[in-house]
Amino acid sequence: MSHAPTQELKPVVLHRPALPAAAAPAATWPLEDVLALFDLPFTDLMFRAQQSHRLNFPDGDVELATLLSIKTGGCEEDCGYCPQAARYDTGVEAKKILDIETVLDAARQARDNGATRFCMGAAWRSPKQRDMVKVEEMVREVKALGLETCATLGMLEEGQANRLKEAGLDYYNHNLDSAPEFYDSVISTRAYQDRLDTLGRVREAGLKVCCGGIVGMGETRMQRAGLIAQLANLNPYPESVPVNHLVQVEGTPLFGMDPLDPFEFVRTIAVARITMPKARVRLSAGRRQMGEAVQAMCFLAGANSIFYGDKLLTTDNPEAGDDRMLLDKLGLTTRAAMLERVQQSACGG
Ligand code: SAM
Ligand code: DTB
Ligand code: SF4
Repeated sequence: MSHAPTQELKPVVLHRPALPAAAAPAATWPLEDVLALFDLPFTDLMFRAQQSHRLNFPDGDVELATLLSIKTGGCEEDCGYCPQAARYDTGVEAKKILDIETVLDAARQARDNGATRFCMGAAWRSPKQRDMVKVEEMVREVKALGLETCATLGMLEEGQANRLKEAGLDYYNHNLDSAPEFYDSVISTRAYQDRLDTLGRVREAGLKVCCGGIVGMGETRMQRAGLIAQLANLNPYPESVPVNHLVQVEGTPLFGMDPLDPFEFVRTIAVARITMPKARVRLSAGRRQMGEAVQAMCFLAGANSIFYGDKLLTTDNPEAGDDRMLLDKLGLTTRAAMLERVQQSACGG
């Protein structure tokens, strides 16, 4: 699919209060400026997000990332949204770490279905030494299948990030989850600073950072802006930004929360796109509850990645076939199709 050439995009004068110019990668985003974006009239915000998206992603493809829970349940942490925390009665059973063949079968299937990234998630506070050996083997073998690799294993000690990098890991996912001011009402077993420290170690090791958060946990708009400001002010900002909508799971403390206005979710995506213009912004958990029209608005707002496959970690995601139909309906192309086209034209085909 071809988009209008980016050079034809004219700067647009909005008759609104002055806003910061389009962000350069090193720019910092004061909270007031992020909040000013959230406060824009919806159509103005969407327009700015579209401008940023098309300038920075002229191909307009959507990345498909498949998740696999390599170690499910029984987690010692108390994250108030999470069905895998042992202390909440959610019906998620604690399982052992998967064996390598199970992981590779899932990765091959993901690749054959068109995913380009494979993300392995574990319900750990942090990985133990014996876990690291197994995860390193998974990373090496999944990478050898030609997939981009991502892992989310909790907090990393010094040295662990380096080992993952040496094994061939491309991305490490570790979310800030919320604004610092809201964080303590959701999680008490690890501090915001612990998360920032892990992100620092991930960067130091030369891994790419996948870092985002969850909205719909009862936070205010100011706190949603606070989350985005934290992410956008990481230097550099993350290469991948998963924006999760809370999936409410019975038994967790956040079950029964008043639902978030879907436009606020779309706004969060748009503000992430504007403030982190070159990041892959992933429309992450919560798509099943969202419906096609809200998802389409998220793509318009600049989302260009989704979790693809019938399951997230423990909860349901849309069926892969339904996702393919939705992308087709919207005329969106996938990263895999895009890369194939580039390869064919390089071979003169
Ligand atoms: N245990 C590791 C950790 O917490 O870093 C990795 C796995 S954890 C499940 C990864 C992320 O999933 C969390 O940081 C959170 O952002 C997201 N998540 C967990 N439960 C969720 C839910 N019910 N709805 C939306 N996102 C959720
Ligand atoms: C992320 O930001 N979202 C994914 C992934 N990173 C690991 C996890 C979503 C989990 C949703 C709840 C579940 O399925 O257990
Ligand atoms: Fe454990 Fe991660 Fe769930 Fe928190 S989000 S309870 S650390 S699996």
